[in-house]
Amino acid sequence: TDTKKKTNGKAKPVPMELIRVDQQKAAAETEILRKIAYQVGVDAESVTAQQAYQGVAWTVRERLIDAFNKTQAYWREKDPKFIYYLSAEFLMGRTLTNAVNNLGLEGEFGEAIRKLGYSLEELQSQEQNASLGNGGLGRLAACFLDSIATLSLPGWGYGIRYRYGMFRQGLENGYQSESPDYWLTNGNPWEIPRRELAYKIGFYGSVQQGKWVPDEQVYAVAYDNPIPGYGTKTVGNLRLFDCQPMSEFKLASFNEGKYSEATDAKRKAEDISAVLYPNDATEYGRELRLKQQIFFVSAAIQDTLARFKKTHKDMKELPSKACFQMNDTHPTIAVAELMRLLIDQEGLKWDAAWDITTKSLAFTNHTVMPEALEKWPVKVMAKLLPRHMEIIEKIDSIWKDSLRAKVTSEVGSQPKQAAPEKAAEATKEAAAEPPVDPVEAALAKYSIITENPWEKGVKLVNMAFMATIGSKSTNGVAAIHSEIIKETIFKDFYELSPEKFQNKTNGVTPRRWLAYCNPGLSKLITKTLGSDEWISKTDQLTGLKQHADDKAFQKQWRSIKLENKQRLADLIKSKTGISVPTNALYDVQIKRIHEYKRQHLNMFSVVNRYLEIKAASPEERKKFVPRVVIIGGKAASAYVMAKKMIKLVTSLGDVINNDPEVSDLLKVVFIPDYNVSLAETIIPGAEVSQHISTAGTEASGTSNMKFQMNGCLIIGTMDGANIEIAQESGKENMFVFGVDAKDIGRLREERKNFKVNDPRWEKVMSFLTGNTFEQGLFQDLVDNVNDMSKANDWFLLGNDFTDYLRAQDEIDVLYKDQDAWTKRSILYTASSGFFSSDRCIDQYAKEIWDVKPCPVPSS
Ligand code: T68
Repeated sequence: TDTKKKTNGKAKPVPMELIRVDQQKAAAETEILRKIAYQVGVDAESVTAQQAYQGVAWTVRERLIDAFNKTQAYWREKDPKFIYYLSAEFLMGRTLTNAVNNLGLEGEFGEAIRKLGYSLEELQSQEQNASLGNGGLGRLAACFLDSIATLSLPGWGYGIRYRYGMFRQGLENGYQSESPDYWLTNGNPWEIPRRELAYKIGFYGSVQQGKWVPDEQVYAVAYDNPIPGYGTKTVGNLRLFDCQPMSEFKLASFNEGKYSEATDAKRKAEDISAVLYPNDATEYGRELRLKQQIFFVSAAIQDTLARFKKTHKDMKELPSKACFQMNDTHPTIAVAELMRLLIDQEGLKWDAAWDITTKSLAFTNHTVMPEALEKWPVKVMAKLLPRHMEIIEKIDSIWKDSLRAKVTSEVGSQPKQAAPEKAAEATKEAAAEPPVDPVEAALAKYSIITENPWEKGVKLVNMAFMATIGSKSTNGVAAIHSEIIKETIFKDFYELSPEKFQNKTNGVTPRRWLAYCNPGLSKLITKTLGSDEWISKTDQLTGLKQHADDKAFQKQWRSIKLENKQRLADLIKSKTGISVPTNALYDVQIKRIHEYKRQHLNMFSVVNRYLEIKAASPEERKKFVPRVVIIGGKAASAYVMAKKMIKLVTSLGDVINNDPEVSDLLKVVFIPDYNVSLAETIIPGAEVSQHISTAGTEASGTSNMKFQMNGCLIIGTMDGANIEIAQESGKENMFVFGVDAKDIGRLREERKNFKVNDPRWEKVMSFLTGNTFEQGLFQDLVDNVNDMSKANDWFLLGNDFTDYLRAQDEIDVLYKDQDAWTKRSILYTASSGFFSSDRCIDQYAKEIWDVKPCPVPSS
């Protein structure tokens, strides 16, 4: 208390000798034993795997925090420009192995763990996955954090500390079941609670004298998650916010016997950071989701401004010190929130605030699916965030004013030739409705606030438009996707300011997705290239090319694959009870279940294969290449057709896996509860992987890159990053099939009258609607792609079916020549260097963020 008085409550420097606590000198082993004794509270003589994990994790945590503190202090001193990655999702998976390896502790800790009677892998399996994301978008954010730290870029992630992550998927009678993912049951050694760091977040209320007076307020409490870079002393940060009530407990209500009322506020607040929306495509428009968005975005910006203001007086310097990257539309309320904070709290004028905002924000788009581009009803926005709605209206009106002259001249130059019947209609309607100004009508396509096409009179805030208008750059996530957004959803904006649009082809971290998940291959690569530099300089992988024809090398490559297949077979056995032979070709499709990703097309080919095996004589059967088809992925809980697709996989598995005639020639496996750590075992064991979305629908895909790195061949459409993977690995080395993205519009029109001219298609359809399955079970699924009077095969399975089977046949042919197959596998890994997230982040840093490395010095 004495020191507190003297220093006015500010922290007083502590002598260095005290900081150098004994864990730095003591061997890891002693430290782990201390943790087991005093933190876990058990006798080290007989620890369970979970207790040993806790002891090790809490020890590694201290090493991590040492480096973290040094990094953050160094950055405070140097005051470099920061990147703040705003994302509603971070799919981190498990931390232990990654932390041990990135910190270079594997020797010291590996030994200590062995003395406890465990392996690092065993202890790692005790850790709960941090599944704070739905799929690709969330995992991308996690890979980006790894690369930001590895490149020593000053940068933090900002998001929500969901108490329940992505739901756990089970199977009940072959259907997906969902249960909550309470990932914090055993505590979380990887986070640092910052209870003193709490920001007020408001909701509802009204605007009085230009300022917002919210009706409801909560606290956003920070939790830091240190992110170790690889081969650097830099440890970055993921700051997640937990929502807490302003007051815990109403004693008065409690004393009156109103027990539930006493904790009402607490419950309501806690709801905000309770669950991740299990939703990867459809927008429910729930108020709670918008609450979550403003909650973490406001906290992140307040936090950044508070730090900025400690060393800077002039807000105009903000863009030279901070860049906020908005990961999809979920954080885009940042445009209005930064404006509000600058104007209402910092006292800036509109124009100055707008200048700062548009120079500090950048936006990434991850989809062209209209249903995933968020549009909030004006009514909801105005009720929950009245001041933001005002700001959005003003942004929209100023924006349209700036375009009015241009639009007026365009409209004026167009011949006015309303069709006679339309003109007549117009006069009839004129009595009821005010006349439409042609300039205003033409401006509508640029407007942030738009009319809901499905509900007359209902106005919506188009978040993607606001993001593009309010930021310095808009980027897509693969070359084709960045082109498509310029031609479709952002066409009019692209024409106005083409320089704002960029491409940043996604990447994945080679640490988690090759070096650590595939230690066998990783060792061989290091031995062959003479060093492990490839782990951060993936271009060096091209050095493997010269060994692709070397038979002895191929043999080693294959034997590693076989070990990885055995691990995958063991996993399948433990998760599903199904035994799969290791001499079969392992064929994998793991990703969210969605009609556009076409797991059902995969299943159609499985049915075809099954029918062909059944029709073959015992002699002919010997010619089939045995296959294990593995599917994993979750369906959004409200997505009925995706759930039916899971049922299709499990039902086919039941029939095929139990058919003695087919025996080991074909197995179909659905691995439930697909997540990051399962992917770490599945990907190294896969031999071919499927990326078969309808061309033009998958923005990028990132698992395709992970498979390529691990030397797994790809069957895919010319979609997303498949196109660039084909460029790097050679199109002839990929099993490419299907229609072209540029033809999709026309083909969808033609599909109505297009008959699939392939007898195998009919056979597959009849099999699925025949008496093998419960009457009518797959009728809707089949009708969707086959009955043009009911549906329109929107994802063009009918168009791609025949070509897909051709590509499948090519796979079998090549697999029979194991040397040729292995050669291709080596070439895939050798040409995967471009898809490192290090390359991707380096491009973001240079071309969008203008953030430079600020590495912590070695000593
Ligand atoms: C994915 N998007 C893209 N969205 O589908 C994928 N959406 O092609 C791309 O590789 C990846 O992003 C990274 O760029 C998603 O994963 C979602 O998960 C999502 C979640 C909520 C709402 C909308």
